[in-house]
Amino acid sequence: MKKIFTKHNTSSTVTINNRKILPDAVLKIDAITDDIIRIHTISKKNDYEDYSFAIEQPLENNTVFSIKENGSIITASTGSLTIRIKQSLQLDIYSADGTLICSDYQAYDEDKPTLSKAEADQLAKEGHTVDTSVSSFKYKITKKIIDDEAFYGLGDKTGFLNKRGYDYIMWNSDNPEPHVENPIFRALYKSIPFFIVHRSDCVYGIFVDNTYKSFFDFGCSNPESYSFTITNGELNYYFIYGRSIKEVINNYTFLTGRSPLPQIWTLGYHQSRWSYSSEAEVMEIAQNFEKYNIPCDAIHLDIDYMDNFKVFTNNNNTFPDLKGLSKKLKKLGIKLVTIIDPGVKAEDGYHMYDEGINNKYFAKTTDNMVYHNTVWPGDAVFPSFTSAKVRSWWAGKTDFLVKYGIRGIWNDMNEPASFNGPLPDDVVFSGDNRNYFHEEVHNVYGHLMAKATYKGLKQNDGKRPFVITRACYSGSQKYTTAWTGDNQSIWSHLKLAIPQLLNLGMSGMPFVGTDIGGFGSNATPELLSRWIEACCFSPLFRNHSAKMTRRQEPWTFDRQTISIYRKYVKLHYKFIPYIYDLCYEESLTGLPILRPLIMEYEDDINVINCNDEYLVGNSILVAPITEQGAVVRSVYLPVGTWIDYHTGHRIKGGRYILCEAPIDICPIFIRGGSILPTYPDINNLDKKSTKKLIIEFYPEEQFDNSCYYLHYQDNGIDFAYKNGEYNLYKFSFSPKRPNGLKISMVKNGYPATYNSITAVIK
Ligand code: MIG
Repeated sequence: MKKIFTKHNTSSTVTINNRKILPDAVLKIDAITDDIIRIHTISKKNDYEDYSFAIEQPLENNTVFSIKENGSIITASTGSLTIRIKQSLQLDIYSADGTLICSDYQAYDEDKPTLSKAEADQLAKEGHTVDTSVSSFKYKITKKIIDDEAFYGLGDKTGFLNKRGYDYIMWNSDNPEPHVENPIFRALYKSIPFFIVHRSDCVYGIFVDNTYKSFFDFGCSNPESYSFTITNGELNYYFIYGRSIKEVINNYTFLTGRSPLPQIWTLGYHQSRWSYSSEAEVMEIAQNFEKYNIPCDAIHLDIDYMDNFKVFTNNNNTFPDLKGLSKKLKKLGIKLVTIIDPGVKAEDGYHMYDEGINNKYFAKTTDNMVYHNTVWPGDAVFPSFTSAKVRSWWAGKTDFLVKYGIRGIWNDMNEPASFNGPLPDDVVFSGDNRNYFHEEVHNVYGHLMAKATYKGLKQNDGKRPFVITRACYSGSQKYTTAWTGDNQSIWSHLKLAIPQLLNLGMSGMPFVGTDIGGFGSNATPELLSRWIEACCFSPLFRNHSAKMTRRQEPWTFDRQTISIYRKYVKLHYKFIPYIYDLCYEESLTGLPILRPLIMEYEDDINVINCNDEYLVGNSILVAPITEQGAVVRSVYLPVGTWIDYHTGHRIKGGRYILCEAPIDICPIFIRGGSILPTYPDINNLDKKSTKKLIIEFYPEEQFDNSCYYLHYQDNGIDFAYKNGEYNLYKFSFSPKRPNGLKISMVKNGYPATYNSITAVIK
């Protein structure tokens, strides 16, 4: 018998050759850590280069497999996992205690197209959108759905927290249609091919690090299995184990990186509009925040501040003096953030175009002509962000904005989007060692643009870069924050915002937000009120709206709406020290700021599908109203004592309660035993306002055990903290002295400490 199943083993890699199943490739299984296993192919024909856009540090294989062979089955074990590799190349993965965690599934007929060509043509004639793109693929991995498994993650796809029963596409898309829960185009702006599988006896994650278009099906076409399908490139996925959802996220961000600490002001309130169209208008907006006593830290300038939408220019009629404007705003404590698109106007004499052409920085067609498409500036060309040289060039250009005092860059249209649909698959982007076709790098274009922008702000400004992006990939959290793109001022999008933000957080992106009030269509006073309430702890806290919609600044609404808006913006500012502490925790662990209840209460089956509540860290539970007209809602409180933030009532959890929520109330509950650092009433996050701290303590009904909390403080601006310039305070309360706050310093490296720290017992 001809031997078709051969293997070559080193201590941390099992290499398998099965010419029948993989005629042109070998399968490699690498032990990355005890909890992380990489499963990938290496094609024989291709000049294979093992690389990742998401994982940038070398993965040292310090972990060794212990390998056994039993007939045709190879067993490879790490300290926490055992992988049984069958001759069919199917894998069964067990935990150390022998639980079968994950098992490849023998697909039967699910690859048959559900529609015949004739049927598809007929449907298309009637005007239906028929998506047949999954019909050809390179690798498809199908795994068994075991018991009550729930699926989380995948970035900000539409739909619900738990993705079971749905299918999605990874292909960064600027789809102008309103995002609905289960669209025919199951893609949005971002591709984060990471998901978490959770069931009562175990949890794990899978990160499919392949940048081509890919498909994810969580029991949609077959309720017994889930699958991921890639259309080109190598099969390359990581099995990520953990003893909890938190450990899985921790392991995933060990691979793809964590968000560094932000400048503290970026956690404040941002006001945006497409577009504020003159310096006078911007000043008026800034003054209105003062007039209406609503805190604000940033105003965003959308595309009209540019000269004919040419990036890294300003319009000399409407914004002749950006530097002067940012100076004037600085006096009011407000910073400017400007939008930048990737498309460069094709116009001779325009420096970006000329330099890019001369240096061959733009994408090309297969016959070596510069590729053109239409975006905001009209005829435009696209930088090859795949090349380090091009990224450095772009990074250098950010100096134009930095020298005008611009404090953050908002990257848009970087899917890349065009006015003529997606770019053709074969547009060529040059890289450092080779060229890439668009189909390979489409999903990382926004990621690489963010990386260039981060580099630019870091080198030109020296502060912690503030970048916002619409499109991204796994690992973008190292460079940028993100917003969820063009939502609408409709109730279903307010509802959608919660699972979107939570799934982004579980996908390694902690610093995220939605356009508060909705981007497209007209916000009603009630919707705006409920939106500012629902998102009052959103790390990226920005109101933005589109041209042709009613104005959305709070003072363009009635008095009641203004006062609700003020109340929740102030609430956000009050808790910024807590949110910043969560940023610190995140920078070390990858754990998100906004968390689904399942992350903190994994054994509670009531929270598996909880779409309409969230936790901020582990201490604050928010249960917003997202229904038009509703003034009461049911709230699930997990086990423990919860303190109603508005009334101070102590409520026993582990049950549903009915909570009254008139228009100015967003139900918020504090977990008994929480200690929360807060600011007094402030109007922005300049240095002076962050000098006082008020510690709120919410004891349990029975205060029997001491409680403590670690609080992080640094200058909130630059990288001095990396040299140890930060403080870590330990705040504690003990039942012996129930009213006495004890403060100790765990780390004392930042000299400009608080002027006062006081305590309030709730
Ligand atoms: O084609 O710059 O998502 O936030 O206001 C529209 C104008 C382009 C899309 C962004 C939106 C922004 C708008 N942009």
